[in-house]
Amino acid sequence: MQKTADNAAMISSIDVAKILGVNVATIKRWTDSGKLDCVKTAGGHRKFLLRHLAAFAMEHEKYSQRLSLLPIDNREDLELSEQILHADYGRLIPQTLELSLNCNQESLNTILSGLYMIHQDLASIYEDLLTPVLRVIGEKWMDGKISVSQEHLASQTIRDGIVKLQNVVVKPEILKGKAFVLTLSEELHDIPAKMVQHLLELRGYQVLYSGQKTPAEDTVSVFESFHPDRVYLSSIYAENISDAQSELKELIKLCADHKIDLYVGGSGLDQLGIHEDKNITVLNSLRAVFNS
Ligand code: B12
Repeated sequence: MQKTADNAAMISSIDVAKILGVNVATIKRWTDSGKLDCVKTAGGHRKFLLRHLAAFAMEHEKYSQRLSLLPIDNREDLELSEQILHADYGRLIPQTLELSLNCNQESLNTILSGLYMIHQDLASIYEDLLTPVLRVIGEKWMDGKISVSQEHLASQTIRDGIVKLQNVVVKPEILKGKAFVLTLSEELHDIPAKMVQHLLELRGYQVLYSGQKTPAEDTVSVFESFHPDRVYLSSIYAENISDAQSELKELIKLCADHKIDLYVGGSGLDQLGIHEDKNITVLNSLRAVFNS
């Protein structure tokens, strides 16, 4: 149990008891015995972070099924809780779309952390929930149904939700290796790369994530200081195809020279005309990151 300053953003014992469906005395007993981790404030109160609950839910299946994640004050909250607990993606996709278009960060975070806590695997949350939502956002923008600003706000809300979820995800203690995740130098789409980063961290990789607009020629400095075993490139859209192709060629060469495995994925690969060769592994989905 760590000590910390009082922090209103953390969850109280009373709320944790409600969430797990037990009484406060049980929460006290579990924290005293080390079954449930927490932090203690300067005032001596037990406080919890979502990652404490996530770790507990991962170890105790019975409670993860009973998580009551939202204060059930009204019918909509109750419905959302049920959709989360049943991982009902058919209904969660339109809900998540609406929440992101309304920039409702808090409820979006609740959905993502809730799904993770009921043992939905991270690749499925990203691939089966957030990817379809992002694609619909793209279609709405194309059809002129939402403005550019609305599209930016909605996709940033999702991106922030992904970043927040990262604090909840329980990573293995044993380091499996080092990975470097990037996009090419004209690429602004970095959400899938962020997803790849998290999936790798979940597998036990230490990840350096350089995100948007990383010039391939610069990666050599990262190779020499960080010594990654593997590099993951996400390509969604190339503004200038021949520039992107030469940059990719350079990255392939640099990886080969440094004996680093290169994995590539993304809907923009077709544009680049990539075909599998011995120096590059094409991954067709986020799930494939787990077996790479
Ligand atoms: C959000 C968004 C933006 C945001 C990006 C914010 C950010 N921080 O990422 C902003 C507003 C910046 C943006 C800008 C632009 N965008 Co945009 N954008 C999108 C949107 C709505 C979502 C992108 C996204 O994250 N998708 C979710 C990912 C997870 O799905 P995915 O890309 O299909 O990837 C799948 C796989 O390929 C895999 N994957 C992806 N990468 C990797 C990597 C590895 C290693 C692995 C294993 C797997 C993997 O994961 C996914 C699930 O399977 C899409 C719509 C769409 N259909 O996706 C348009 C979209 C990609 N954008 C588009 C366009 C045209 C643009 C602009 C040119 C617009 C403009 N005129 O300025 C600029 C491009 C700027 C640039 N140079 O990059 C087009 C691209 C069309 C094309 N391919 O020709 C799209 C498809 C919209 C559309 N319907 O036309 N965009």
